[in-house]
Formats: sequence, C-alpha cells, structure tokens
Amino acid sequence: MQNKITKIWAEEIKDSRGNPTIKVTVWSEEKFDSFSVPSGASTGLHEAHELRDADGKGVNDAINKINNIIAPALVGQDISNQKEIDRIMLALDGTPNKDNLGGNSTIGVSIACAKAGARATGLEVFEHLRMLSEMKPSRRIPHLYMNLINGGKHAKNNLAFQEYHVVSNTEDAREAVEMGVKIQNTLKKIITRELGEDSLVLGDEGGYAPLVSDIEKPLLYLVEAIKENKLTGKVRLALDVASTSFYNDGFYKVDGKDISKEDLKNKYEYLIKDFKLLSIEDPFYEEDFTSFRILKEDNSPLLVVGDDLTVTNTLLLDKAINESSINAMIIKPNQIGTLSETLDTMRKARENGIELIVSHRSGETDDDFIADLAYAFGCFGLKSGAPLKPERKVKYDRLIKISEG
Ligand code: 2PG
Ligand code: MG
Repeated sequence: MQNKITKIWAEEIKDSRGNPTIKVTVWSEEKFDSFSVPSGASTGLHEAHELRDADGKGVNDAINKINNIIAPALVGQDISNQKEIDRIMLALDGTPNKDNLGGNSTIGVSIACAKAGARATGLEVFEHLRMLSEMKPSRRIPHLYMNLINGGKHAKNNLAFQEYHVVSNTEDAREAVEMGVKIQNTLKKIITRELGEDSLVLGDEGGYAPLVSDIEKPLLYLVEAIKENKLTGKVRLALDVASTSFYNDGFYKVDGKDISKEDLKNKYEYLIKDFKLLSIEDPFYEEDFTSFRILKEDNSPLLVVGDDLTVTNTLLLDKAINESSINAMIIKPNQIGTLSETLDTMRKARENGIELIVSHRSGETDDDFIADLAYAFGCFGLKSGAPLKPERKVKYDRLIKISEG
C-alpha cells in the first residue's frame, strides 16, 4: 500500500546565528515529520542557490514557493518514492543550480519527505535511508570530527584556518563525545593561561575563537589538552582550512603575509609531520583541482578532503575523480538541494574509493538528520562542531542513540 503525501507546510524559524531559515513539515495522513534547513557562511562558489528575500536575509520568498508551488505539485505522491519527489521539484525549478525555487526550499522539502516517509512506514530514519540507496560502508560508527578551535569566517579573530578538529578513534560514539568534552574543558584552562579570558569567546560552531593569528598555536594547545587527558593515540588532529576564504588573486593570506600555493603546501607538510594530521579539508582554492592532487600524492596516507571543491555535486565529483584530486569528501545535502542527488554523489564517491564525511553547516538548527545519514551508510566521518553547543550536540546525541540501539 502506498502512503501518500497529504500536506506540506513551510514556516520561518531562526538558525544558530539568529538568521531566518525554513522549517518544512510533511504529513502522510496523521503521521508527520519536519526538517529544519541549515545555512553556510564559507559557502562554495558552485553550491545550489540559497533563495533569500531582497534584503538578503529573509526567507519569505522561499516559504511562499514551498507552500504555493512545491506543495500542490507533491500532494498525492507516494511519500516513499524519494526519486520521484525530487524529480518533480527539479522539473519545477528547471535550472541546474535551483535558481528558481532555491536549494534551501528543495532540500527542506526533500529531507522532510524522507523523515515523514520513515514515520509513515514505522522505520527509523537511517533504516528508511537504507531502502533508498546502497553503498559500501567504511565503519560501523563514523569518526566524530569535533571542531574545538574556530577561525576564518566562523570567528572574529585573525586566524586564517577555519576549523581545528579532534577526531575520535573509537567505535563507541558516547566515548568519542566524552573525549571531545574533556579536551574542550582542558582547552579552556590552557587558553585562559596563555591568552587570558578575552580569548574564551566561542566561534559559530562552538569551539574557542582565541585571539591568535599563528596557525600553529591552536594545534599546540590541542596537543597539550589531549596529553593532559591521557588521550594521546585515541584522538587525531584534522583541519578544515577553508582556504578560498583567505585566497585572493593567486595568493593566500596567512598570519598577515601573502604566500604562494607552494609556500602554503610547505606549511601543510610541516604541520602534517609534526602533528600527524589525519586530514586537511579544502587546502587550496576551490577550483584548483591540481594542487589538491599534488598534496594528496606527496603525503599519503593523509586524507585530502573536498568540500568547496566538490559541493556534494556529482559533476564536480567526476572532475575530482578524473583529476585524482581527493581521497575524501564532505557531504552537505543543502549544497546540492535534494536528497536523491546527495545519495547519488555519496554512492559514486564510495564506488571510487573516496571516504565520506557527512557535515553540518556553520548556521545550524536543532535537526539531527545528518547523524542518521552518516550512520545509515557507514560513513567515515560525522562533522558536527563542538560537542556542547546545543544545535551540534543533538546530532551527536542522535548518533549515540541509534548506534546503541
Ligand atoms: C565547512 C562548513 C561547516 P560553512 O566549511 O565545512 O563546518 O562551514 O557551513 O560555513 O560552509
Ligand atoms: Mg569545509
């Protein structure tokens, strides 16, 4: 028996930065569920278009499009036929980048349908996702990428690199989160001692945003905090440098100096060696596929991660595969705008030996869908910021719940 979509309703809520965003609720008879759409700050050039009102902030246009254009086209459709739901929205939009309806509108509806579809059939969301796609798992529980020090566009300091992660090396999600919390508490002491209380401000993703510009300092603080908790060997360090945000006209601005891509690569290699880095995300400008490849080839087994480079888009993934640029990629459903396209990209990456790290956005909501997405397909990583910030914590809590059965 088919469960049909009976109602779709979008409304405005605020994201973790206090900006307007969309919450979409989908019903199948009396069963319903919602998805609340996140929003990035260091967005990739080729991401799906995020539809905002003329003031650049509001989401009234997007909400009207959902309630008046998308909803009438989808009511009556089979809620479990995700491909058809997404196909209808893509046809209504008619552009490659969701310029008409907005990727924020389409992803809101797309994921709300998947969550409500799970409710309608009595499945957990991760079980429902496994009905929609199959892919080769990497691990039972994803490594947690916990961003404990923030710079770049997520902070008001002068730190060029955007995210300094501790990455748990355990198959126990609860233990992984506890490790992150302990390290963050110790970090508080270290930062207060080294830089004073003014440096205890938090960045957008809940990590500290200390007043430093030396890109190596945060790694030294993290190493000390890890040691103090006797967790050496149980966690690794990783970076999302988000380099497009400090790139201009052939040069990268790091610690007040403009440096070439060769000099930047030398800096990375020094850090990779000294801090045994597990991965570096977006090490070079988002269209420089060649420099990604060279870094990867020269530093095996380092994971070179595409985010702004690939924006969860199969065409850009094809290019990264052809040019051998990456061995891991970030998955953010709102970068591409529908769940079906997200799953296609994930499957293609796995078929080509590329690890998947499912990720939140810097502007988040209390939605926990990404935990199910990462768990459903045994992804390599789940990246959801610092473990104590509520909109980040819900994702880790959901992973603990589903992984402990
Ligand atoms: C990133 C993300 C999430 P934003 O660059 O990976 O950490 O940031 O959502 O601002 O693009
Ligand atoms: Mg990134």
